[in-house]
Formats: sequence, C-alpha cells, structure tokens
Amino acid sequence: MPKPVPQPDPIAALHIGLSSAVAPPATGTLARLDFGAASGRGAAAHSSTGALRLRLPLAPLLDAAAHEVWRVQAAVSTGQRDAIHWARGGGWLVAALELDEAAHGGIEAAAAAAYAALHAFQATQPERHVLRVWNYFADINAGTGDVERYKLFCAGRSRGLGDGFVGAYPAATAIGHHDPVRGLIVYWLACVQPGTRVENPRQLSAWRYPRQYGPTAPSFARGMRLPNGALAISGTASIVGHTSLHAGDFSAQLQESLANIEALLGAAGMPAGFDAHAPLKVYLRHAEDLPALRATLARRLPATTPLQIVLGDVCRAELLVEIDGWRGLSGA
Ligand code: 3EB
Repeated sequence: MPKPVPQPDPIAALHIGLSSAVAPPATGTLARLDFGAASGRGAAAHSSTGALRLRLPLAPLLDAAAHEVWRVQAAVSTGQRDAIHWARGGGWLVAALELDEAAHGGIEAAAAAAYAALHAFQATQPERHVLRVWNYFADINAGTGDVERYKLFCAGRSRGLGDGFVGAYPAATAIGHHDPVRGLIVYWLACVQPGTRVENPRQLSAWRYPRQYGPTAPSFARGMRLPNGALAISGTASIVGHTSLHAGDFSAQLQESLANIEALLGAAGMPAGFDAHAPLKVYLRHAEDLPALRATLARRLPATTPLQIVLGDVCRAELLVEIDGWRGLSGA
C-alpha cells in the first residue's frame, strides 16, 4: 500500500480591505478594525456580532469612518476565552486581547501576561501557526535607557513567550498609542498552515539587534509569506542595518522606509509596487507631517492602494514614521 501523501489543511481566500460603509458585517467577515482617537475607555475587543470587532485608540488622519474589514470565503464563528476574543473561518483565526497595565503591574508584566496567554491559547487551536501580530500600548518612548517602555515591552514579550515562536517569529508591529487607560492591545492572525519568514537584506534581523537597543532583542520577523502566497509586511521604519537614519528629517525617513519595503518585497520574491488588494497603514508621530506624507505617497503608490494613516508613536524616539501592510492578497 503506498503511503497517502499528507495534504495540508485547506485554507479559504483571505481579503483585507478598507471600507467607510456603515452596513453591518457581511457573511464571511472575520474582523472589523476601527481606529479612533483615545477615548479613555481603552480599546474594545468583542466577538458578539458574528465577527471580531476591535476599536484601536490611534487617531485616523485621513477618513475617520474608514475601517479595516477582514473577510474569508468561508463560514465564520466567534468566541471568547478569558481575555482573548477570536473569530475563525476557512483555516484562519484572528484574535485579540487587551490588558490593563495597572492591573498587571506595568508594561513589562502586562506584555509577559499577554504573550503567555497568546502562547497558551494558540497551542490549543487548530490554527496553531501565528503569522502576524500587532502590539499597541501607551507612552512607548517614556523612560530612558534600558527602562524605556518599548524595551520593557520587549523583555516582557520574550519572557511571556517562553519557548513559543522560537526560530519562527511572526511578522509584527509595535506602536505607541495615547489612551490614558494604558491598555496593552495585542491582536494577531494565525492559520492552520505555516508561513515563511522573510528578512530584509537592508536591515539586521531585529532579534540580532546589538545590546545598545535593550537587554532583550525584539521578537519579530521583517515579513511573513502567508500560506496563500501573500506577504505580511512588519512595521517598517527608517532603519538600515540596526541604525536609525535621518533623525529630524521626515521626508528622508519616509523615503528610507519605502526603500526598506521595496527591499523586503524583493527578498520575498514579490513583484515591486502595490495595488488595490495590498492595504498599507502609516503610523505618523506628528500630524503636521501629513501633507508631506500624502504628497510623497501620491507619487509612489497607485491611487487604488487602500491607505490608512493614523497617529502613532514609533518605538524609537527619533523615528517619525512607520509603515506596515500587505502585498499580494487576492481581490474580493
Ligand atoms: C524596527 O524595525 C522598528 O517590536 O514588534 C517594527 C516592527 C518595530 C515590530 C516589534 C518593532 C516591532 O526595529 C520597530
């Protein structure tokens, strides 16, 4: 008897787009992500409307009504386990948790608790491969030296993960919000099939950053090729090697960030450029850089590329802009 060839679990098409419509979520909606100014109420994750709903406390600078819609061509189910809200369908899982820092004794302990919860939850799910993670928390640049809050977050994340992700870091983003509630919001995409990590030839892998950037190097990959062939692009800023470039020069930082994304696309074997199915999100430290940002992006991106611009702090104080997003998702 020939051995049966193991077949990968099937996955449905995944679409991620921007919408300003007020309509309730259509069938197949996995998640809806709204961006809004800090409310003092923290973020909200709930999964009671047939899709995961997230309210993320980063002020939108283009269109306040624009929200992200993640859809699969499959039936979706939702649920909650402790602090984690999730939605799954078609081999994909999106999940979120928000922890109040004060209840956990600060950002390092909150990050450790969040990642321990993520790791424990994921270990029991059929979608066990974590491909992409976003982290938003308050005052990311507060504190100096090794106790800068971003560095404390990195230490807590690493500790909470334990042996999770070892050698298989997901793509990620870490951005500072301005919500006085000081919630740590972590949300992620997982799948029944593994992805393939992609590193950037212009940048040192973050987990190899030298000691000067903190006692615990950040646990993320520059990009992740999803099992459907799409590329998840991690938060990308004006860092070459491990060095921040163009301090104080917004336009030069933006050009460097775009050059980094182009290099990542090349390393992933993706065609250059963007299209209507490759949403990008820009995190701006200062709203006054919006005109310069829009002028440059109008030259560099097709007009059809879904673009979200939000106010957010990059994890190094000298960096003014960061971009994350997708390449190669299929059309709706
Ligand atoms: C950098 O390249 C900029 O800690 O999860 C980008 C993406 C950054 C993810 C993270 C941090 C993270 O080092 C910062």
